Amino acid sequence: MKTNSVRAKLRSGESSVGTWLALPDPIFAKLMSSTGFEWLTVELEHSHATIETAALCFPIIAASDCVPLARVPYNSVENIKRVLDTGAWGIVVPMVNSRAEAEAVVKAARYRPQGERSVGGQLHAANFATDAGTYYAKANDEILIVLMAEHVDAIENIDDILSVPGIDAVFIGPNDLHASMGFAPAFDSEDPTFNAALKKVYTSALAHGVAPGIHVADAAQAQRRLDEGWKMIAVASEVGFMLDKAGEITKALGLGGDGALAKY
Ligand code: 3PY
Ligand code: MG
Repeated sequence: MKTNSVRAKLRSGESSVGTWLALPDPIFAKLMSSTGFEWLTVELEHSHATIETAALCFPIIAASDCVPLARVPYNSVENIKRVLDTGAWGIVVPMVNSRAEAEAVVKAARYRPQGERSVGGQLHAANFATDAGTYYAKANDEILIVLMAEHVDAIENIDDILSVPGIDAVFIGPNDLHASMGFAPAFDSEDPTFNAALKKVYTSALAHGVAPGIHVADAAQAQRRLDEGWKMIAVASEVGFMLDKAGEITKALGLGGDGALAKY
């Protein structure tokens, strides 16, 4: 069975950098798999991706020595089960704001005895290049569980959330976090409340042996977060890169437009 290199790195205290796939297309998955990012998160929360397109992307990413993750649309048993059973190597779960919600994620994503994940499917084992029996025996050691902290309630409850056994990483959604504080969405800001929240999550993550992560807009922000000790960094998305470059070119040529659409 293949090893989930991103989970292994995060567990040994190393950092890992990836990006988001917001365009549901296996060809983009193939092309982005060879850009050097260590993992690609197939976006099912804010995109028009379906479980079918996601299931086509996971094996392509896995076969390219990259790690396929999926951001589920919402924290539910069916969402988590379907992306894992169709071959994602890990889940990113948005808006986990309480201990009960964190426990529900672990219950849905880990087989017994750690959880109650339902047993079935073929693509999960195929994507780890193994047989079903081996997958069922070893999946709990390979599946990466990432909870998003992106609401003031999550910040309030962060120690309760991160002390739930079985969580690998906590990932800040800076846009939603700003929004929940009543500010304009942004990847970063000088706001003291936002920065205090990041510090609280980072400290709690280290105390509970969970890797702290955050979504950033560009390479400079990624480097700054790595220097600060954040371990799981997502840089924008493939569509963000495309729009950025298009905006740069049209601006330089005086054609209007500035690529100001969202970066993930
Ligand atoms: C946010 O910034 O809210 C996100 O969800 C980024 O992944
Ligand atoms: Mg968000």
